[in-house]
Amino acid sequence: MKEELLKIESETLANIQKAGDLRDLEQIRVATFGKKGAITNASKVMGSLTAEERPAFGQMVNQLKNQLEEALNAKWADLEAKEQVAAMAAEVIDVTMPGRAASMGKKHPMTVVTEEICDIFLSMGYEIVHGPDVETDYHNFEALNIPKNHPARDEQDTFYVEGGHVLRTQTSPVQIRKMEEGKLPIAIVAPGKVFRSDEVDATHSPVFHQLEGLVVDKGIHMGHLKGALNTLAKSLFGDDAKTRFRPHHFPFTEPSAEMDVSCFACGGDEKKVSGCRVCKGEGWIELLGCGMVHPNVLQNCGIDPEEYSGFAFGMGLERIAMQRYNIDDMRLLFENDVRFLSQF
Ligand code: 2NM
Repeated sequence: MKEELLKIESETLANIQKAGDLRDLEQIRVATFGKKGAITNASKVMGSLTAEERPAFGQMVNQLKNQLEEALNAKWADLEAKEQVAAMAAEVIDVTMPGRAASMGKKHPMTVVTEEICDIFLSMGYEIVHGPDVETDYHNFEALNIPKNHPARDEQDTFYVEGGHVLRTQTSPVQIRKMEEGKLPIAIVAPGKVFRSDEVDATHSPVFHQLEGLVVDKGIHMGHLKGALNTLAKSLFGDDAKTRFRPHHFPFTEPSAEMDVSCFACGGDEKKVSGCRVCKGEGWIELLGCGMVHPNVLQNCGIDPEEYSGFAFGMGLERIAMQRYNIDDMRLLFENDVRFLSQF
């Protein structure tokens, strides 16, 4: 029996010494003190001993148990300390490592297009002005020669806010406010968000962006309008860009027109135009609406239409950005998915 205990002692102590980590040590603990462990088995032998043999054997088992427990605890503390030191060493900051590059971010394609068009008008001496997103019915409709029950109110069905206010459907109220200030001459562009009660799809959004312009002075005529807008077209699409004006109707301008620019992909070239996907075989791309400010509008703003005249224009910026960057779904411009935006 005694030899058996000595064997357990020497083997277990050797194993404890050899243990490389806390997991090894835990296995040794179970193999020694667990349900089927060596010490547990040795204790069970007691039952087969005579009454005289029992006390001495019991004492030996107890001593061995204490000795092994002590050795195990000492080794446990030792390994635990070593593991902590190793963990700390692994965590040491290497100050010679190069830093992680910060990603720079870029301008949103809508910002790029808006700034580019604003810059073109700044170079022609225009001022950039802003106004409120929430407007009075008067500034958004009435002053623009769109009285209650005018069909244009349906086309621009908007969001009505408490107190008879509306979310502006165009940036024209900004021009109205500028004219109301009474300082002439005026040459301004107003970029910004506008709102319509539209369902979201690939070409519509209840929030989108417009840029409108207004020039008022003595003797302003359609030639000034064409000069300014031809300059815009050539700056945006290159010196070869041509424009054409088609008669149209807006309540706030008379006469009114829509301006097309020659397709920047096929140039309206007879040989290429029929298969052109950008202009759908038209050779022309609709760019903006424009016209001479209606005398009623000038009058509403306290400007004498006998003395002054003006031209105005307005364009949707999403459509221009979509053409420019070959984007086929407007929603991409609002979702702000970095994987999409980082391509520009
Ligand atoms: C357009 C088309 C034509 C326009 C008119 C005015 C104002 F305030 F002077 F009357 N601002 N903007 C205008 C004219 C807007 O957008 C398609």
